Amino acid sequence: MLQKSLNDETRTESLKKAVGLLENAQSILILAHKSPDGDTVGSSFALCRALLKLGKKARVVCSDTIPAKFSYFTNGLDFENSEPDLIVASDVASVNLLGDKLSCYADKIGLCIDHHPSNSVNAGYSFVDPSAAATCEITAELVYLLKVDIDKNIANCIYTGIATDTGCFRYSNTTPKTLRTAADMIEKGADSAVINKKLFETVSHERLEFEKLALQTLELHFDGKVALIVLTKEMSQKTGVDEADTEGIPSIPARIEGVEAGITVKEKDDGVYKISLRTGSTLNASDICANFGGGGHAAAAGCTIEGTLDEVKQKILQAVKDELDKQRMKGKEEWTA
Ligand SMILES: [Mn+2]
Repeated sequence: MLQKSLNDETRTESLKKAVGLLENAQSILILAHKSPDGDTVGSSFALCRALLKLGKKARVVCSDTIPAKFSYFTNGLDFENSEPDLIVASDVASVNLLGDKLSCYADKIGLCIDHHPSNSVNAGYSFVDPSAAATCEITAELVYLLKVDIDKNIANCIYTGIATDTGCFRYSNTTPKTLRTAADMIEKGADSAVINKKLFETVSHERLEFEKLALQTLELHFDGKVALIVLTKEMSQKTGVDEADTEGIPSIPARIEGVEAGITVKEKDDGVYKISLRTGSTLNASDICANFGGGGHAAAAGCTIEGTLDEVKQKILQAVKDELDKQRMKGKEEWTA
């Protein structure tokens, strides 16, 4: 059951139900999504650490290697292999995002904790709250309800997820509650300045070279309302950039003055491209990506399109233009009404 819009009462009840499932389990396996980001890994490890503190067995698994920059999540953690009696998916919007290694768990998920409005995971129980800026914001509530004493490690995990999903508290998903949760984590010892410096103020040489190549592909369309960049496999090979080190690139085309949609077209395989779309307040990125079977949030979404690079570019540009035209017509109607 999805909880799409929740009033306070049903929300609390629903959260308590999720907590009940965690309390009743003795051995919990937590699944993070592939291409792991700070939120999926942060929320998974925060929950894992909280459950361990309650004397339960818990561990985190991910199809891909967890990026080195998040090594502090696993500080002092020792996993014990045990047969889980509850499998939890954390920040996983669809079972496709589990990746090859974890796809065997797709129909065994007992609890799904997420904030993606497009969540399609068929779990025993789902708590999905799109008003949460990050899954970590929900994880914090779970940990409060589990009555676990939040230590520095848990605080660092939760702080990281919130900071990464809000672009360090800059995106429109940042609410007073988001800031209060982050503030509480700092109070509990989160190394906010160190984490911010590491995640938002540091780039590797490879990343910088990769960005330089990406910027050379920049195109502006529709009176400068749409910006598009292309990332190819060749660029990765040339610069030696790590996949995990390319996070945040899709925000580059979106930050140009006057741009309402920033598109990043990334080559995956021959004839397969991953699109990342970032939009301002006038366009809904998730709706546009849904045309191609994708989804995400209103301001940040993704999809996969097949074809030659030119065909793929044309398809996504056309979909964005259709949406821009629709918005313009709406504006005109409101103007004349
Ligand atoms: Mn997230």
